[in-house]
Amino acid sequence: MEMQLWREMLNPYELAVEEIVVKFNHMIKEHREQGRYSPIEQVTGRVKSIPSLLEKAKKKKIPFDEIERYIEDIAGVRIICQFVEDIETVVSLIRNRTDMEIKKEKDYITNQKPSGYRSYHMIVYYTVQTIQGPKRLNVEIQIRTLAMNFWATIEHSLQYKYKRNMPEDVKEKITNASMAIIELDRQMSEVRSEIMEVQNSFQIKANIVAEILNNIQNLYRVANRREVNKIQDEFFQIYEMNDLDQLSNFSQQLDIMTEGYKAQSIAISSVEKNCKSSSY
Ligand code: 0O2
Repeated sequence: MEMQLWREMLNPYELAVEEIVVKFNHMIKEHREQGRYSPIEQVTGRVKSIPSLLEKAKKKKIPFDEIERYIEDIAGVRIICQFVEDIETVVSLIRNRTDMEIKKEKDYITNQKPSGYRSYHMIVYYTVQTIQGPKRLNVEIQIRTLAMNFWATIEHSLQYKYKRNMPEDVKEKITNASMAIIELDRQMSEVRSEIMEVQNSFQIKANIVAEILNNIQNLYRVANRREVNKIQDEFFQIYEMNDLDQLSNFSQQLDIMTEGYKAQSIAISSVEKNCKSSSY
């Protein structure tokens, strides 16, 4: 196949990866803005490179014109979670989406690969809009913990270095490391609820502070500067107390005050407008 044709073939896959990454990043944002723990920590995506596609096609004896049909990970999205339990949550979030249809799922967490590889794979059908019309394609979504990702990244590099001839001592080390990763994930799960609590309250506090700062900034436009400086000092004092309830009360009061000032300034500007138009 000519280079230009490869590019054309890969174009919709690039679009699919970009769109899906945006959507999952938005999910993270939605969780955080609502002060909720996000089961997704990070999202990345890639389109398989042409050499890597050729290599996979050769290995699996797939003719070039059948690549799109038989290679299901031309478009790949990787979702990284903090805890093993989050993987299940992400899987059900994906199952419930209407823009992705599940083609197959591969659970390499319950059924770890002989290499030691662990991850949850979902092959989904996803439709992109191209200038030739809609195109439905396969996208592979890999869902794994930070620890699983760490292991898979190192092991992938070793596979690349040694091809199929990984020395026994390296194999043994990587197998031992995979067991250590299982133990690490297990121990992290034991402190999950504590970590989630801390992260949640941190996120809630960050959201309240952002709202307060936004209101203070708006007040500078409509209220007396000295008054706003006083409010700002009060905010700093409450912030120092590290008490979420006080901070939340302060934010609510500030909301009411900002609304009041806004209404006042709208009233003043409409009076001014009326005066100007009557003087013509
Ligand atoms: P790359 O370079 O990451 O793209 P199959 O279902 O077996 O017919 P396939 O596509 O081999 O077809 O499926 P599988 O086994 O689910 O693997 C898909 C991808 O998962 C791989 O893509 C890897 O990214 C990852 N993976 C699978 N097994 C391993 C493993 O043992 N170690 C590591 N590090 N990653 C693995 P590619 O195309 O092999 O590679």
